[in-house]
Amino acid sequence: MNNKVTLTQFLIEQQRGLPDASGTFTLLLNNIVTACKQISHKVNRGNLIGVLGSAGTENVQGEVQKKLDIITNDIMINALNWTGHLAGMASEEDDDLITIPAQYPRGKYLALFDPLDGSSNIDINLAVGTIFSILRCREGVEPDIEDFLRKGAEQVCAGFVIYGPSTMMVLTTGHGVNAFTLDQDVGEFILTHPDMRIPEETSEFAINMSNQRFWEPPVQRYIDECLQGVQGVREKDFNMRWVASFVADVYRILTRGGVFLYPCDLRDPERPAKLRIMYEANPMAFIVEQAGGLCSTGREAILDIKPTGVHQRVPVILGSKKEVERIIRYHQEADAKGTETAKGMG
Ligand code: AFP
Repeated sequence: MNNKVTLTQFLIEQQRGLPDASGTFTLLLNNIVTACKQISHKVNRGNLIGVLGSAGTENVQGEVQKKLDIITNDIMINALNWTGHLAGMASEEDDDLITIPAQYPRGKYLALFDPLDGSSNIDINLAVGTIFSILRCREGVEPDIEDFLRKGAEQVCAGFVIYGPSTMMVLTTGHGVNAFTLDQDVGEFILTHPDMRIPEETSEFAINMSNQRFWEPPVQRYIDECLQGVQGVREKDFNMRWVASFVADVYRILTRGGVFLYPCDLRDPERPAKLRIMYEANPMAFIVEQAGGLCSTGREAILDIKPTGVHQRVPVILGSKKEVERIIRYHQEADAKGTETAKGMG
């Protein structure tokens, strides 16, 4: 490992640049790293250790849980609840906030996570991941829901681990985005992708086309124009990708650009979007924007939304800056037209 920067070394060097840092945050991240290494091992062993398949239960979102959803959630909680660095946690798999057991000290951070994103892909051996977000918390108190419901712009750190052909961790603390590859032989994450930048323009989009009939007009317009290729207003051909695993789709955008849309969906007014703001959209928005991209619902910046619930869902449009700006403009034009029509009728 000569001359190779490990994630631990990277974090400690970052910490040295902050004269007031106590080291707590570095230790917390190290605990998350340990949990993700354990998850990587379980995912990699798969059916050899009998962890694939359904658990026969549902989570708070009414989604059928996989065995690995429950196993990975337990790994995250057990790796973090005793450390003294956290005041509380929230997970996609837990309806309620997760409290720190009474015997352990309380820390000054909150951790929110999706322990196994894309878990419907696990049985077909496609990439899955862990997404996490760290917020600062009032000290010396038992955190309540308001301590958690903070704008994405207030995140101290966000990251995700992708369990693919390689296990990789992508991380931001608000000073750019770096990615680390797990060297399985020595058990260390090594800095392999320093200062990731998303190209501003793209000719690749990612969306679940089977939902097309439920999209709003601005999204219909954008995708129509992409599909028209060189013959249309964009005057170029587009390529489409959809892994149905947020970590894999975002990682692709970080490495070669593109745009990802899980837009507002008109089929069910009770559930106008799919992705969860606090442990999916916010951490990914922080990472994407730190890499020079943009993230929006189409009408507002994801990072500026004040959440109303830990499991709140939000439309997500993210990726190459100029493309996301174009989609935002299409929303503005459609909304302005709607207002004009409403005025005309009034
Ligand atoms: P699962 O974790 O239930 O597989 O959901 C994955 C996810 O939240 C996200 O990772 C994908 O981008 C998105 O859902 C895929 O949704 P569709 O299955 O509707 O395409």
